[in-house]
Amino acid sequence: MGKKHLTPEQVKFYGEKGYLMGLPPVFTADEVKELNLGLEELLKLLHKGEDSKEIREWHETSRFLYDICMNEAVLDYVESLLGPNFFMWGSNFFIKEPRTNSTVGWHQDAYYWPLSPQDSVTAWIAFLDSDEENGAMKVIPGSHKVGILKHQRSTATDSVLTLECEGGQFREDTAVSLVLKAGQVSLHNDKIVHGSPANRSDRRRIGLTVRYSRTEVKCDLSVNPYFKTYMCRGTDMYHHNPSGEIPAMQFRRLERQHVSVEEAGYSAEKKLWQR
Ligand SMILES: O=C(O)CCC(=O)C(=O)O
Repeated sequence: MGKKHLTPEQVKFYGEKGYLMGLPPVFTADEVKELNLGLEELLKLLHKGEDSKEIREWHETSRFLYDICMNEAVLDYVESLLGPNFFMWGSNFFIKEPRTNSTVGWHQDAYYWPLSPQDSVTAWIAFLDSDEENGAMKVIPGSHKVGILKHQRSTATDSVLTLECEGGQFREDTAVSLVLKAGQVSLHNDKIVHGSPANRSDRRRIGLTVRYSRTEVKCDLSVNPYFKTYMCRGTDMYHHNPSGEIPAMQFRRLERQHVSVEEAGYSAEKKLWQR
């Protein structure tokens, strides 16, 4: 057992509420500096017209990101929630520049992902302090227990996502902000309703989300043929999904179209509902 395993109380809290914060930092102040310097290298690889949202699944090509996703302390936390056999399969940045309007609309990650069973954990790694002023992520505690809610296209909002929960299905006034210091990590369940407001401060807000699932989780490759897994702990007795290769280069971009239910469109959404 690694030294950063969660306590039984923390595991219980996560089961009941669907999220966890207030954990001891995973990265030291010096490591946080390295994280932010590395991010600058990744940003240099964006093509003209692209923004940081494009840095998605680049752990497949950048050893810098792969190593963050495979950080032993983060894996210890995740192991406490998922058990001994799990893989990592996704990563992307949510960056909000100072005094900008973009938000993340209320949504459930599980709605977007063609995975079954639905029980993935996201680690939200704070590269900089994240608080109510600069648009910290918010969750609706316990909402992971109500099943998958109806989503609609986010046409009338500043959300960076294209789908968001239809109104009236949960109580926004129960939302909790996941306030983190740089180097800390929060954890959330794939069915918890979450989102984030605009950054009204003079500070940037930077989070890297990393997605982990148990080995029994299977991706529908007809929706996302690029899905690749990286074993974190234990063994994979199911062999449901293709595995990725550990990247050789420290900083290299991924050249491909992304595909999830969101990009695959209506037929993929319908298929998800039929599962
Ligand atoms: O960083 C945020 O504000 C939102 C993150 C998010 O939506 C996610 O982890 O799926």
